[in-house]
Amino acid sequence: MTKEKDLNNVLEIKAAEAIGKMELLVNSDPHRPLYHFAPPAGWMNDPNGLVFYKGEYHLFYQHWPYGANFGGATYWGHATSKDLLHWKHLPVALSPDSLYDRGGCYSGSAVEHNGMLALIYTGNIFEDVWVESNRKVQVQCLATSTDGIKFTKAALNPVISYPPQEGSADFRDPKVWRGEDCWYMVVGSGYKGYGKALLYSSDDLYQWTYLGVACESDGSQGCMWECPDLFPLGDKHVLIASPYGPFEDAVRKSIYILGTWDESAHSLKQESWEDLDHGHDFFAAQTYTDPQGRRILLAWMDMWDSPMPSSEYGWAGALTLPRLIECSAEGHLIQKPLPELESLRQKHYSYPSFEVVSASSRSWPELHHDAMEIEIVFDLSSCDASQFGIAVRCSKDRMEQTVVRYIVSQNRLEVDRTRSGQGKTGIKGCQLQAVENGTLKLQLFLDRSSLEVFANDGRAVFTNRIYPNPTSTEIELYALEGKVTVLSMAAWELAQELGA
Ligand code: DQQ
Repeated sequence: MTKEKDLNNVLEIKAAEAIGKMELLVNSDPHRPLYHFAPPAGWMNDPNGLVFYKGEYHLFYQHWPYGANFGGATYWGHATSKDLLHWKHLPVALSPDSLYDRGGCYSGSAVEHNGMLALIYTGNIFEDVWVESNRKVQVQCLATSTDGIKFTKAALNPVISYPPQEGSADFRDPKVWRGEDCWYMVVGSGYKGYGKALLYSSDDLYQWTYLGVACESDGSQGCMWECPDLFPLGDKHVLIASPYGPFEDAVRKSIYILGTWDESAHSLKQESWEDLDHGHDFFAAQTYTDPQGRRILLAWMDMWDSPMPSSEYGWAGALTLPRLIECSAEGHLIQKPLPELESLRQKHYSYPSFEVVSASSRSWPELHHDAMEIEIVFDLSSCDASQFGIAVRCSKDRMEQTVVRYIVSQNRLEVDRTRSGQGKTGIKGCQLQAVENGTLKLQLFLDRSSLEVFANDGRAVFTNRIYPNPTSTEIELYALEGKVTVLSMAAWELAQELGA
């Protein structure tokens, strides 16, 4: 009988061989990101185990090494970085080699404990769980490492073998953090149509005590909460979750709930909630605090059941840019591009104030790169246009373009992918007022197959994958039925040597 350790090594070797065979094909894909994290080959979905350990940022992720599809019995892919921008790929950290995780080493988190790196993850016992099956069994498991590379699963696994009565067989995605005098964990679940975040505590990461339901859907926030994350923000607390339906505008989405934490009741008193990201391709977000105490978020920059044109090149899935999570003066959650990203800026273009008048759209032939940051400040106080915006990744005939538009009468900001190229199309948007000085500020991050838009310094963010023709690199500003003043516009070509 092969010892478990040997089996783990066998699967690790098989995974490495499979990835090695696909890397040439992967790197020939014109849609391969230049400065976003993506797997070396194969499939990735959720980021897991974000942690700073022994001087490095660790990133783990849901991974299927044998093809660009969700293979079911997921592994934990692994990479490390000194700066959250340049990543080094490592061998898979967890393989589905045990009875309690043979259907997948599902999502989870990581903490440092007594000098060890501890991964807490969901063991999915039956692989066919994603096809309707009443054989769904999910348990919580522990694996530890002293070098941050080779992980050993706890002999006592699973450390939590069944959900509480308030939960259900959907019982996954533990997020662990250190409290005042013990460890806490939220686990995603759902019961009778109400998504929930279940709370546990522990002194040693092995023995867990159930404390109750930390937060649950008000009936409109989804029936199952995946990838929950609970943390303080200013004098409030935030619960992030990736619920699934039903919602009128999406099957799945990511939300954040802002409220007051009731320590005695171990629960979050909801005060407000909204979508965490207004784009289509943002899911399974996870945060962690870095050595400077900053709260940093990463999310899977894709979405279940979306077409993934990169699959023909042997890979699928990427992560968003790392974002700083902060609290605005009005008490909203805001998300800003990590300041370190400015180190990617290379050639700089800067334009003083100008007007964009309808029927005379202006183009920028010098701005034709597939890895760019663009910052524009519009002055709404003097705007008489019905709508205005920027079209990016335009083909010469404008048949292909992705539009970021502001509809003035509705105070609505939208990203329109109906003509973005391959992949999922559609328009998604949100209400957004001009800031107090009457301006609307947009920061766009273009990579070869993605567009992230940060509006009004992170009050609203839109994340989308787009798969334009590589030659569609033109940019155009436009206004309809009137004019709008651009107070300033700047652009930077971004470093091309990134990614992993
Ligand atoms: N993906 C993981 C689950 C999680 C889901 C499996 C969210 O643990 O609930 O790959 O995308």
